[in-house]
Amino acid sequence: MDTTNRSTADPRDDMAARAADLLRRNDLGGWTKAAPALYPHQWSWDSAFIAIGLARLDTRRAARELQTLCAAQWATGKLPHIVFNPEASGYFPDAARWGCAVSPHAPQAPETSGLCQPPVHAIAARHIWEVAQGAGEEAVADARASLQDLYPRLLAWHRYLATARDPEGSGLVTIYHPWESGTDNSPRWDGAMAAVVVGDLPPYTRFDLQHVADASQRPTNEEYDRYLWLVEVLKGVRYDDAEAYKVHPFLVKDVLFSAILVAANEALFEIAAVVGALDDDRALIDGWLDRGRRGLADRWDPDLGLCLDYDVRAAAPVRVQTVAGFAPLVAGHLDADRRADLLATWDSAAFLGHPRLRWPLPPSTSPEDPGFRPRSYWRGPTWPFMNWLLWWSLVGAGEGERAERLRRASLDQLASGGFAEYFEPFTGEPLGSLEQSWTAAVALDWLAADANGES
Ligand code: 9WN
Repeated sequence: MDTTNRSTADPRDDMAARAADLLRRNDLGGWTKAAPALYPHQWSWDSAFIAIGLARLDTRRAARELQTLCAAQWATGKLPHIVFNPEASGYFPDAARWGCAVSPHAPQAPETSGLCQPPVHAIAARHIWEVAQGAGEEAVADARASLQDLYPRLLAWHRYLATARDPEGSGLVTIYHPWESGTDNSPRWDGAMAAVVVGDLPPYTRFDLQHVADASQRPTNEEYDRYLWLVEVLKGVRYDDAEAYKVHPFLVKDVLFSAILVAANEALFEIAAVVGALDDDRALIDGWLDRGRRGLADRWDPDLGLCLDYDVRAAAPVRVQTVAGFAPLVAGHLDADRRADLLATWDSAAFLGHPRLRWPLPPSTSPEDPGFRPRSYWRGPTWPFMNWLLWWSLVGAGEGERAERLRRASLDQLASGGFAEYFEPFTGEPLGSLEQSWTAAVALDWLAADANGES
């Protein structure tokens, strides 16, 4: 980072200390709550990003974050999207509403949700291993032991996604709920959700609205009814994947989820070498990699210059312009044409070239998309952890300059607005939870990558 011309009051000066402090405050032992009040439990992909940041503080603690999550793995291999903290209340739907005991595959303890989230975990595990290399012999030995422990869990997780969630063998993962994408109310899901007919929904109270200043930043009540109805349908089939495939009203091939799985399979392939896994495992992972890349290539839309989700129920691609469309960048190994097309979209007025952006950071939904709403959650705001994923992908693609611009703009955003969950893209206003763990975690990684000359 260029430190010339910076005043002594520059909030970046103590950013690493503030980020570490936030993670300490949200730390409940072997795991970190996603946010102090709004999200008082362990969330799956939050944990992976949190582990990436924690690795810069303590590689053992970082590995433990993943191990705690994996202790809640279902017998199918699924890593649940929420692991409930029995001490916390005030989040809905709670463990009772999920009722996962209806499934013979759910763990008896701890209690979990019945969904999953994008598989960033193997990427985090490899990152911990890499950071440990510079942290002394003991850290390396501990990291190796953690990988030995995590590897079979991660393999089972990826196997679940490649089979139960892709019975077609398309290379693309099917999600059952917008919450599985992690981009809950993105316009990506509007078409498929409009076709969901809400049945006899047991009454409920939303707690999320008590923790944000303005309800319009969160999904609407109509969206929540549909979210809750999908939970009832899945509970009705005892969270059985084969049954869900027959009756569930929301089945979508999620390209961002699928691209993260490709990148995670690359990481798992390397972890397999570290732990001395069987050749058969490595051949299996290699097969998943091929299939995933082909699946993403099939979903390319040349007009929008983005990769599009596919609605299985409607048998149609989802034509919206969101940050998920950069999925091939996340999956990596782009050919020259696809790279040029994607970067043209990246630089265009649809994304980073939009003239009204406060910082050149990708809005979750393009301001040119009819579904764009600058203050509403995944309909426009920019999300720091997503920007980390894209930065990491750009570094991997050898796009060093674009990556560095993204990192610097992100640090400026966090210096101005703190470790917020998401930001209004035009004004830069911090929104949602203001002490979001994964935001602090990615700040730590960005700062450390700079100090080590990694970016
Ligand atoms: C539902 C915890 C999670 C993130 C998701 C984000 C949001 C939950 C919610 O918060 O989702 O899982 O209640 O809105 O969309 O990506 O993992 O930070």
